This record gives sequence, structure tokens and C-alpha cells, in this order.
Amino acid sequence: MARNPYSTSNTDEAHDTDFNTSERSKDENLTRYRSDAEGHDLRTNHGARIADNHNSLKAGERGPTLMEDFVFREKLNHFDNERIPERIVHARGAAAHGVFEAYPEAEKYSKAAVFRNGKQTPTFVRFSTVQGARGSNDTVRDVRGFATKFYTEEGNWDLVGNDMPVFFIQDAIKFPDFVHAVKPEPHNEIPQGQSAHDTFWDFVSLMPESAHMVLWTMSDRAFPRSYRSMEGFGVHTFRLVDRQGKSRFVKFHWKPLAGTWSLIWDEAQLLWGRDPDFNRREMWNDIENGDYLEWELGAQIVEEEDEHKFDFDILDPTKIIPEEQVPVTPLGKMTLNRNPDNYFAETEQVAYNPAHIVPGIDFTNDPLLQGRLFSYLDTQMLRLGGPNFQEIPINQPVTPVHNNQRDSMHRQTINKGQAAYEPNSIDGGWPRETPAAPENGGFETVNERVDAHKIRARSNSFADHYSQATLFWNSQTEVEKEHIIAAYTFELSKVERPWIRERVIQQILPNIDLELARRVGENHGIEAPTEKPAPAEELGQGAQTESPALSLMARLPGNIRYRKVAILAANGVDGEQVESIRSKLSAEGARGFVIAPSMAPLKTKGGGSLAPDAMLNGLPSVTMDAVIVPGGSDSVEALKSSGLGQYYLQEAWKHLKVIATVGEAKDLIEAANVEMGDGVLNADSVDGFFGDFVSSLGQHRVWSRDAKANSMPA
Ligand code: HDD
Repeated sequence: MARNPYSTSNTDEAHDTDFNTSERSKDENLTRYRSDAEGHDLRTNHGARIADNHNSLKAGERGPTLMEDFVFREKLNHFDNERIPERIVHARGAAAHGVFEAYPEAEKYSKAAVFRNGKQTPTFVRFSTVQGARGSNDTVRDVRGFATKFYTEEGNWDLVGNDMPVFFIQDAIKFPDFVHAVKPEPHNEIPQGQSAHDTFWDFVSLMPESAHMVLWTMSDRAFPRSYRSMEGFGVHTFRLVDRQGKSRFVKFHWKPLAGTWSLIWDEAQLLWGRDPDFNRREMWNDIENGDYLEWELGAQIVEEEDEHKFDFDILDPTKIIPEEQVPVTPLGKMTLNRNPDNYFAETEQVAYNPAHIVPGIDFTNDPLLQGRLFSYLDTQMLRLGGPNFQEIPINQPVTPVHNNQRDSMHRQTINKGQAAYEPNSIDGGWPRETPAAPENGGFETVNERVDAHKIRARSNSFADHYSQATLFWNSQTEVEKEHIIAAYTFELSKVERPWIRERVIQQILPNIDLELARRVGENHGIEAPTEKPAPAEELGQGAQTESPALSLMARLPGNIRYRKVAILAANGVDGEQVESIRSKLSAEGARGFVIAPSMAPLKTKGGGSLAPDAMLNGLPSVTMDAVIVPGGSDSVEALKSSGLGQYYLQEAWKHLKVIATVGEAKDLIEAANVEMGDGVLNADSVDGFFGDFVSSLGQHRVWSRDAKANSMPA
């Protein structure tokens, strides 16, 4: 069993080497804290067995409860104090354990143990939304947090990133302003989990540096279909330091091996009601089913001498480095393969901190990153109740931890010895410093020369606020552009103050693109300017006008792995077809769910019995990626006469999903008033459409249907 890293058993070795750093090492470390009640007696917290957990102690059967009842008091007291403050941002999250395995290439750039060729390092990843409360919805229009704790053999490295590569502000001093503006408004705490309100648009329209990131959040990236289909970014430029001490600038990317696919807005909104836990439930179920989530970690690597060769400042967190200028070098692969045992103990209590780095990784002077280095430790004091939160099992490194920090609330470690200071001659001089070294060394900061005046100002190199927003806009497909126009239109429709809507349409959007401003303006009856109003330095002059990698469509997987497909069925369904559909789907790595008017076992056409997985309103079309309706005339008739059955197809059609029917199931398409063609398929057998079904679903949606989708009243 892995040792408790806080254990005080000193050795006289120069380095701590007696710890386990296998893939399972974090799991083993957690094992000592796991508690399983099976076979155990019910006891109080001080260990006394409880004889009656149903009745409080009273003065007579109908009398008042007695103060003496320690069983009652302790139980209520603990219950009354169960809640802790939720995170000020990223309150709603879901997490999973995994493993990161380094590729051979990685160790060329960093001496960190996590990047040693083939090295396996346990990870714990928490995905989150930013704006909403802990109990808000998963599929809101928002940024997603993508925070990874690597339990490396040299200490924890936290890569605390998002699913978008840029940020709203350039300097951390604006973070409280930004968060106050985006959070529910202070007088009535409305709206929850959304940016469609006055204070958000007021702030961002007064802060042109936010234009680029706001544009990302108006795209369909703002509601990923699954965590597994989401990119992740470290956002800031960091440094990797190799064994020779050479430092290079890097931007970290998580590339999902499943490709990138998102929800669309109407679907995302409907999911708030149909399944507010949509993303977390799917990740949980997929992991339980062995369908693990996978990403490649990559880095855009920039030699120090190339720092100034870009037409933007690589320290500006509102900028990407276009992948066409610096390609992403793969460094390793992460697989999320195990669900937490306990939400509170692990997912809620995990404390990420961008300041948690290890030798071989370092910061840059990005002013947003610099501010973050203060904020995360600070926030944990309130949230987790003092400085000993590092002892909470999920936060412990797999390395031993020895230092002279002592005491405070809830201290678990029993530090032996008398000398809680260094140097000392009483406890043999332990614990001792470790000099920096190519391997197993102490942390050494990159020896960067900083020679400057103290100044409260923004570098001129941060003045360009629009050229990369324009780059993003230019790189979207027509469908993506239409969705962005619809998003600005919708969001601004929720803004009550006309001058804020005008400011966005007349002073921000035209600087990104005149046509974007014109179209959104048209939908609001506000005239957009015909020339870009911002000063030249804010418009910038990005040399690159298009970057295909910025389109979600650039990474459509082409296959149907992990897709969830509804198989609509009622009594009389052709059971053989259902089985054939299911097995063909699972051969492609997708999953079919039999969805029926009720949960009663279905009688199939051939006289067999089939257990439904869900009811029509239990797994509605918004929770599925595609729909197949097998034949069997009684089944088709039953679905036709059901409002929910027709609605299933209408909604799927509206959301651009592939719909396939076998034989007489075509009647359901007609009854639902859904047009044939454009991803609506029919054949006499499952084989007849399956190839087309796979190639359409491999594109995630039937994009060619987008222009007419709004005609469907569903
Ligand atoms: Fe932050 C949480 C990501 C800027 C201050 N942040 C938090 C989480 C993520 C990010 C993923 C949730 C971690 C978890 O799951 O527990 N934050 C980012 C990214 C940023 C960023 C990618 C910009 C590139 N954040 C940022 C700034 C500040 C903070 C500029 C303050 C100066 N962030 C916090 C915080 C949180 C936090 C208040 C809330 C809960 C927590 O830290 O543990 O300290």
C-alpha cells in the first residue's frame, strides 16, 4: 500500500525514493482513506454503537427531546454543517480519474518526470461550467473548465485550463470585475448559468479586449456535446525546461481523440429541463461501460529567440498562436478510466492551482497567469477551511511531503521531532533542500533577466483586440457563422438597456466583421456602421486571415464511436431488426437504446420479448445523436398515434440528426411531417441504409438541413 505522503518517517537518504509512482499510485494512496460500511455496526463519531437510530431521547413518549441525547445532537450537528462554500467560479463540475502516458518526443522538451518516455502518471480531471451555481445545468452557453491534476513522482502539476484557448481579459486585476459582471445579477440573482443579461454585455462591450473570447462563447463550442469531444487549452504561454536547462515557450492543447462535436443551441436549452446532468451523466456512464475518454496532450513550442516573431504578443492571453504558424507537437495521451467513489470527497474537495508546477515546467510573465498564481491558493483558504487542505486525500501528492509548515485548522499529520525550522542541528538537519538537477532535482526558476521600471500600464503589444476575433470569424463555416449570428441576436435580446445593445452592435461587432454586425443589427432594428469604428491599433493587423483549425468542423471524427442512437419501438416491433441495428451499432463503437412508449417489456413481431431501455420522454431525442425506427406495422402504428413518437422525429430533424427507418417505419416520417432526404433515410432492410447512416452520423449532424431547420415547429 502506498504510504501517506505526509508520514514523518525520515530516512537518511539524500532523496526520497521509497514511494510508488505507478499508474495506480494515486489510487493506492486513496485506498487508505476509503471507507466501506458493509458488515459494520452503526456508531457515533466517537465510536459508540447506536441502538436506536429512529427515536430521539424524550421525557416521556409525547414529551420534549432531552439535551442529553448525544446521539441526536451529534447527528444533527454534523448534518447542519455539511455544506462548504462553492467555488466562486467553476462551481458546477464533474471529475474522473485517469492516466497520462508520455510519448518519446516529450522528454526532448522537458525534464519533468511526467514527460519521461512511456512514463505513466495518474491524473484527476475536473470539467466545469464557469458562471452557474453548483446545482445549475450542464449544457448552458458558457466556457468549460478543463482542470488536470497530474500526480507526478516529482509532485503535483496542475494544468488548470479551459475548453477555449483565450480569455476575456488581459490582466488579472480585472478578474473580479469580469466575474461580478457575468455572474447572476446581484439584486435578484438572475440569470443562472447564462451570459444573456445586462451586466455581462455592459462589461464586455466596454472592454474590447474581451471581443475575441466572447466570439468563441457565441459559437457552438459553448455547449460541448460531451466532455470527450471537447478540446482543452492551457491558455497562457508557459515554459518547458529541458535537462540542459534550456527553456522554450509552450501553449498546451488537449486534443480529443474522439474529435470535436457540440450541441446546438435549441438542443442545449431543452436539455436544461430534460437532463440537467447531461454531460456528467454521460461521462459517468461511459466510464462505467468501459468507453473511456481520451485526449492527446500537445504543445505549440516556440524557441525563446522567436518570442517576438509573431504579430501579437505571446504573453497576451487573449491571443492564440494559429496552428498553421506553430503546429501542435503531441507529448502524450490521457485516458480517463475511473469514476470517483465520492463526489464531495474527491470532485468537490479537489483544489487545483496553476501555481502547482514541478521542475521542467515554468511560468511566463503573462499578467493574467501571474495573478492566478495568487488567487487559487487564496480561495482554498475559505472554501476548504484553512491551509491544511493539501492533506485532503484527493489533493495529496504521491510523493512524500516534509517541510516545516505546522498546525492550523484540522491538521492531520503528526509531525515528529522538535525542530520545525531549517537549518537545524537537532533533527539531523532534516528535511533538507535538494539542488536543481537534470533529474530528481529541486525546483529552479528560469533565470530570466527582468530589468524595468515599476509601471501600472498595459504593453502596447497588447493593444490589438480584434484581428484574432476576425481570424476566428473568417475560419468558421457558413453554418457556424449562422449559429454565431443567432447567438448574439438571442443574447442581446435578453439585454434590457438599449444603449448596451447598441454599443455591442455599433462599437464591438463591426470591428470583428461588418457583415456580422449588420446581420445582428438587422435582427435588433439597430443600424450597424459600414466602416470599422475602432482605432487602428485595436483592429491590429493579423497577417493570417483564416485558420481552418479554428472550425469545430475541422475535427469531425468521420466515425460514429461513442454515439448514442435511439431505436424507437412499440409492441409488434421487428425484434430481429432491433438486434441487427444494435449489433451493427456496437460493431462501430456506438450504442443503441430501445426507447418505447412505456417501460413494459415489448412483444416483438416474432412473439419474443424485448426490454426497453427508456421511455420516449425518458431519453428524449435531445439526449441522442441519431434515431432509427425499425419496422413492424403494429409498432409503427403505435408510434404514429403517439404525440411523443411523432415529436421524437420532429425534434431530431430540427436538431439536424440523422433519422433512418426500415420499411413501413417510413409512415412515421410522413405522420410527423418530416421531409425525406437530407439525412432522413429509408430502406427495406437495415443493411440498405446503414452505410449512409454511418457516414452522415460521422459528420455529427446533417449540416445541409440547417437553413430549413427553423421551419419545424418542434
Ligand atoms: Fe480560474 C477556478 C480556469 C483565470 C481565479 N479557474 C478555475 C477552474 C478552472 C479555471 C478550470 C476550476 C478548477 C476546478 O475544477 O476546481 N481560470 C481558468 C483559466 C483562466 C482563469 C483557464 C484564464 C486563462 N481564474 C482566472 C483568473 C483568476 C482566477 C485571472 C483570478 C485572478 N479560478 C480562480 C479562482 C478559482 C478558479 C477564484 C475558483 C475556485 C478555485 O479557483 O479553486 O481562484
